Amino acid sequence: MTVGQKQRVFSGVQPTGKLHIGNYVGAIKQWAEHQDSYDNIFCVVDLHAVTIPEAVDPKQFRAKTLEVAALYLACGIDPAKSTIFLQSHVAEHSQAAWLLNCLAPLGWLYRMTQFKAKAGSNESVGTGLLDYPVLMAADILLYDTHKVPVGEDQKQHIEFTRDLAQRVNTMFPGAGLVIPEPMIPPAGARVMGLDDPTVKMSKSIAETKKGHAIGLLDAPSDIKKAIMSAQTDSANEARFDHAGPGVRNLLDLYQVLSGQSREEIEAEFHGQGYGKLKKALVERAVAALEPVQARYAGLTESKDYLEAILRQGAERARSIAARTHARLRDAMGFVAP
Ligand code: ATP
Ligand code: LTN
Repeated sequence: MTVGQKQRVFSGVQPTGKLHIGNYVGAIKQWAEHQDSYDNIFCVVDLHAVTIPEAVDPKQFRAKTLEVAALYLACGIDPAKSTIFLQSHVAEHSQAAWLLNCLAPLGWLYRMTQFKAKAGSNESVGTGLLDYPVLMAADILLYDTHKVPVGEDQKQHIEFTRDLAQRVNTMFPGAGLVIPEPMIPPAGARVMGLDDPTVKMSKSIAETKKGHAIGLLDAPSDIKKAIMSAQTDSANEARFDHAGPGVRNLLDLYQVLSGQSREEIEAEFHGQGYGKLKKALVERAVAALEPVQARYAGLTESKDYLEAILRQGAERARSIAARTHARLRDAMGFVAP
């Protein structure tokens, strides 16, 4: 069910580390910008974060989870317009994931590139890592979601969710699952590592590598250091279609943060040496993150407020998820409780 005529949006971020500018421009920025047009549900996907249990330190995990929730608010998600909650607070996610597990072909899961990249040849990874897309499908399908705003790396998982929903609807027509669409931003959907532009900027890499990412809560001096030492090349091609991967990454980031057109950016920086582009990008990044950091600082002083938002969010989320879960159970022939 949606509010009025508005379509539903659902998305989430894992509390696996410090949020970076890729998470912001690829996902959270567009959540905030489209807030008025949709009925929005934003989740901190803490159950997904334990799919690599070696990386979980219970004390830090709790703090990181609340940090991500506070950053949603600091990035402009307004609890009056959007529901914000923690995935583990709504039991239907795990319950629906079990039902979907039984309906998801194993072969589809083996084909997921994120699983292959994260598992490598390690046979002792937890089953949850393989099963990750099924839990993600449960997240999305429980809310009869129309649109899923994510970065490009999640496209395959949304395809999986669509295929699974279609399969469930065919096997159990009463399920009536809504087939969701990905919503991928035209620019900033795949920000690359500043230290290595051949890999996607990622929270987990940033945990151990300084200079890999721009953290949303980084001090201006750290932002400057990371950008000024970003990998570039010896050519002097500050043009979108001719630049090497490092420079292209800086240009793309500049484009999203400045809102300028490619032509304007090329006119400003081509033939100028990369120093000028880097300095201008530092200014844009610091200016974009300043209000986020100011709001975040305010929120750390009102823990009760954040917890109340999450409690109310979970209540609303639960009321929607329970209905869809019941519909799926009923369609499959379970006896009603
Ligand atoms: P991890 O390293 O733990 O996998 P991550 O940095 O890849 O973390 P996620 O929690 O997997 O972040 O992703 C949260 C959201 O941010 C998703 O919508 C994802 O597509 C988006 N996202 C992640 N990294 C980038 C990136 N480098 N550029 C653009 N969007 C990104
Ligand atoms: N897999 C996503 C996080 C995620 C998600 C979701 C995103 C879990 N469930 C539902 C959108 C909708 C990631 O970013 N790594």
